[in-house]
Amino acid sequence: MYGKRVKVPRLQAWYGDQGTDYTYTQLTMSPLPWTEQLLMLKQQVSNATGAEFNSVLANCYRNHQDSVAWHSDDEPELGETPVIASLSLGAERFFHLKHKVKPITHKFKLPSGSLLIMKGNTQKYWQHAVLKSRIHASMRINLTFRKIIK
Ligand SMILES: O=C(O)CCC(=O)C(=O)O
Ligand SMILES: [Mn+2]
Repeated sequence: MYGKRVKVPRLQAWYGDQGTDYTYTQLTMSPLPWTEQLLMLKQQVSNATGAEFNSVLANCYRNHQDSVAWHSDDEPELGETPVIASLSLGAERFFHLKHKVKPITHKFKLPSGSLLIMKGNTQKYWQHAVLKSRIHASMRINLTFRKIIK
């Protein structure tokens, strides 16, 4: 996933404007057309962040065993310093960050309704993950709004 071989045991769907294809591990995802609800959320997220988005990766973590492994969202399609706005809905999960060079890690909960913004050099210097948990978690939906520029 995202240009690297990482395990993604979760359900995911790619929505966006026409032409916002997204390639990872030699797989190109063509966008599904926007739904009314996703377009409304995109507008609200744009208002809150002052950034423009033309696509969203919708992720469903069915329970605590679904996860996304360590990665950076650093595909060329997103440009050098992408703004990624990540809206969490449903079960709380931990979001993990680790620096690529320095021994620095961060871990914090993403409550339902929270909006996490990754921008600047975040993808260049940091990796992030939502790891499997031993503690039971019910379903969580995560919408990561992105801007495909190439
Ligand atoms: O579920 C999350 O909070 C993060 C998802 C993520 O990093 C991704 O889809 O690239
Ligand atoms: Mn990511």
